[in-house]
Amino acid sequence: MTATTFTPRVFSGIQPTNHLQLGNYLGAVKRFVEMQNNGIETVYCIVDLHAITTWQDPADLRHATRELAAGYIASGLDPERSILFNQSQVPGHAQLAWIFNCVARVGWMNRMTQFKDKAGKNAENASLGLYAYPSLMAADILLYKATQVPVGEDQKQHLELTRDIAAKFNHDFKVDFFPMTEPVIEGTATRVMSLRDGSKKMSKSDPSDASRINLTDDADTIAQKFRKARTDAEPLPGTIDGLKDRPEARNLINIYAALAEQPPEAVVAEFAGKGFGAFKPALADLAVARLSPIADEMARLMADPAEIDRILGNGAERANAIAQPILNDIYDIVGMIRSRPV
Ligand code: AQP
Repeated sequence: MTATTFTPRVFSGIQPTNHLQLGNYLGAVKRFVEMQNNGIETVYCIVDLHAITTWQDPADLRHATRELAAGYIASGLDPERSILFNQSQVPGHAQLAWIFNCVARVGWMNRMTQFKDKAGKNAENASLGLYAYPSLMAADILLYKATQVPVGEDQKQHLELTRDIAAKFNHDFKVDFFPMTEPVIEGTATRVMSLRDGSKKMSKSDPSDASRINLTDDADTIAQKFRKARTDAEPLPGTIDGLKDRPEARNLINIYAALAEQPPEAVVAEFAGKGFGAFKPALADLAVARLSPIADEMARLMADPAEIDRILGNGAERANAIAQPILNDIYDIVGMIRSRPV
């Protein structure tokens, strides 16, 4: 039997919780835009069904969904060239997630480190949705038979689970239906760390706002957050090796490199021997130069929420046109009768 060839297709998504932070931008959105420009079909989602795995105020959720759409577009995502939509407008995501809940094993879910991190000590009280989150994520990806998924490093385990689900489905139903999706985890900013703790990733939901740069922060706030970022007292080294046991310094160098689109080696060479007193203002200036135009454009787009909703609705129509025939095939494979006139 010859292996099926799958049409290349990129899918990824971000949760509309709080504000987009620098890690989301460098690890995800900026790379979504680069992939959009590579000539492959790109499908980008605002995963509002994932967001509600922890409590969201409905008005805040609507606002965060529109703000994330504005963030995507302001960063260069073109809703004509890419498909941009919010997940809940395409019902196939939730429908396929149920099927995958019946394919995935409880033991697989028990190994997911993100659930342990997010549920914390109070796992008994976490929502069932938070526990099943990776199954919905697999559905997001495989509903489009996506072959590539650009993500930050923290999502690697969920991508491995997606492949496990695809392989088990293919095996159980004796089909070669789902592709083995490849995670695309590339660049110098695959894991941007907190500005307050070099051992923790930067996150939208960290209780400390000083731990992250939000895309909505103004220039003064950005400069102040970098000035206060935790570092050691040593000057910057002359080589990358010199950053080995200095997680905070390494993080700031990697952020600079990603924003400047330079290899970290070049940044280290430029600032070798300099103290943070010189490096932090240069980093803040670079961040403001790169991020302020995005923040300004986001504010402009947010002034017209009806237009954002129109873009999302249009994207959902296009996404559904890809998803529905795939979902129909899945229902046929699984043995569901589809006799309702359409
Ligand atoms: N610190 C990071 N460095 C690099 N990439 C990151 N991503 C998140 N944080 C970093 C990438 O951003 C994409 C969207 O993430 P998400 O919103 O779906 O959930 P998350 O990974 O849990 O991101 P946050 O910011 O930590 O959100 P909250 O706090 O709401 O859970 C993913 O590709 C992720 O890898």
